[in-house]
Amino acid sequence: MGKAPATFGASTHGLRGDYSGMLADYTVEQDYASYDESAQDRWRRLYARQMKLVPGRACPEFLRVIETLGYEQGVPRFEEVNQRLLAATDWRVVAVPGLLPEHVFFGHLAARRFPVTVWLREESEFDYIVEPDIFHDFFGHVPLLFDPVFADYMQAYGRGGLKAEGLHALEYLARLYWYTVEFGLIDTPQGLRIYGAGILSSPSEIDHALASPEPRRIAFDLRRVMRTRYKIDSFQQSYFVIDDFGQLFRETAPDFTPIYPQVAAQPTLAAGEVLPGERLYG
Ligand code: HBI
Ligand code: FE
Repeated sequence: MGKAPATFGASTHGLRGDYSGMLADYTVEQDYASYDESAQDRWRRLYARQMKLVPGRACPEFLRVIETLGYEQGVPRFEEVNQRLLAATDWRVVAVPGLLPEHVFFGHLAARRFPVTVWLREESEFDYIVEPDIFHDFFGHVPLLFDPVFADYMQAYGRGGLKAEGLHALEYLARLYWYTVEFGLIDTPQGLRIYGAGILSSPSEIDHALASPEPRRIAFDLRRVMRTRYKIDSFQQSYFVIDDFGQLFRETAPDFTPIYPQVAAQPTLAAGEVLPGERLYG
C-alpha cells in the first residue's frame, strides 16, 4: 500500500500521519498502547483546558453530551465511544491516519461513519495545530454526532459531496463544511453559542468567535456561504449563524445541482466581506 492520496481539500502543506498500514477505505486500527504516558497526560490537559471554556459558550446539544463520554480519563477508545454513539444516532467513528481525499471522506460520512485521526498533537502544538488531530476530532466533532438532526445533516453533506464531484462544485461544499461543521455559530434564547468543531477545540478562538468586535457574524444563507472564501491559518473574519440544526438540515436538503451554477454566476466574496443590507449579529 502506501499510496499517496490525491487531494486534500483542507490542507495546503505536506501530509501528516502514517498511511502505510491502512485498508482500502483509509481506516486503521487504533493502537492504544501507542499513546504513552506523556500523550495521555497531554490529552487530559487539553481536555481540562477546553472544558473550562465551553460552559455558556458551546451550544446546549454539545454540553449535554461532552461530559458523558469519559474523555477526562485519557485518550478515548474508539469501541467505547461507538457503543454510545451507535445507540444514540447509529453513527460510528472510524480511525484514520489523518486527512483523507475528499471522495473517501464523503463516502464515510454518507455511510454515517466519522473519520477520526488517530494521532495526538505534540507538546509544542499544545496551543495551536492546523490539521485535525484526535483531540480536535473527538472533542470538537463527536459530541454533535449525538444530536439526531445534526447527525442527519452530516450524512446528507456526505451524500451531497459524492454527488458534487462530477459537478466541479467541491470548493462550494468545502466552504459549506468550513462555515458550518468547523466554524458555525447558533442563535439560542440565551444568546449566540458555538457548534463548530474548529472553534470548540481551540483555546483562543472560542472567545474571538463570540466576544471579539472584529469578526462579522452573518445570518446563514446557503448561497452566500458557498461564495465565501475562508482562512485556514488565522481566526475567522466571518462566522455564519444558524437558528437551529433543523434550519441547517432543511436548507441543505435540496439537490444542489441547480444551485451550483447560480453560485458560480455570482462574484466570490473575500473572507471578511459584508454585503449591503446584510443582517449582522452583535
Ligand atoms: N479528512 N480526516 C479528514 N478530516 C476532515 O475534516 C477532512 C478530510 N478530508 C477532506 C476534508 N476534510 C475537506 O475537504 C472538507 O471540506 C470536506
Ligand atoms: Fe474538523
